Amino acid sequence: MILGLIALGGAGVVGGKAVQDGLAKVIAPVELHDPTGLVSQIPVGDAFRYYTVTGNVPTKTAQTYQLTVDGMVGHTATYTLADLQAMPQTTLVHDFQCVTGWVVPQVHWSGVQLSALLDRAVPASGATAVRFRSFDGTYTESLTLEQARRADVIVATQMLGGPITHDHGGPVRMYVAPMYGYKSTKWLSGIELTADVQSGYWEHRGYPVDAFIDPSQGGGG
Ligand SMILES: Nc1nc2c(c(=O)[nH]1)N[C@H]1C(S)=C(S)[C@@H](COP(=O)(O)O)O[C@H]1N2
Ligand SMILES: [Mo]
Repeated sequence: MILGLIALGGAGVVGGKAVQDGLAKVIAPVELHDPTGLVSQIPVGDAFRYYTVTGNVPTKTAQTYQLTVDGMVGHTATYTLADLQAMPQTTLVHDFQCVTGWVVPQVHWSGVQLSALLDRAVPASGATAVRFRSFDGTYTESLTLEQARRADVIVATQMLGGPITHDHGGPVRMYVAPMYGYKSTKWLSGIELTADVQSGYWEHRGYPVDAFIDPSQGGGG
């Protein structure tokens, strides 16, 4: 695995940006399990790292997957994968950037705008934030309701031109385009409207709650 990574990283350097862009897609399916932290020392350039904070995440299929929207809402709802796929789809193409430094350029994502699910849920007047739960049983993240309503925040069902693989958080994960990768909760199981922003998994461990990659977009949010 490690030799393969070095070879691919080298090809990216030799081939220049066009090849690297292609490589992002080629490399992405490679599963980088990195309990040691050593993988991040290897100059793979634009590869996704495979991240999980838990050991064994259950596998969910189109038949077993469910997304719950609840909390401070007028209408609690449950969506299957087919329900999400039947809604209007939004495609986004952006660099994917982890706060630890790795970037995957111009990744294609598609799915349902979170704002559409929020509209259906009818948030209560006291709700100011959205909390994401993962079926890994541990990971959580939050956005303000204003951030959550941005057009470039989607409940993603597609990534890199196909279904989202299990290791990338499939079948459904968040994609919060303007923010660092840790906001994009993998293995999404719940969207909960809350009275206040609640710190997420990494935020309890020191990451900033405001995760805008470009600070000028943040407006202090
Ligand atoms: N459930 C869950 N979601 C998660 C994470 C995680 O460990 N568990 N890691 C986050 C971080 S820090 C990043 S950079 C991206 C990585 O996505 P990837 O594993 O598809 O590369 O997922 C984010 N979402
Ligand atoms: Mo990350």
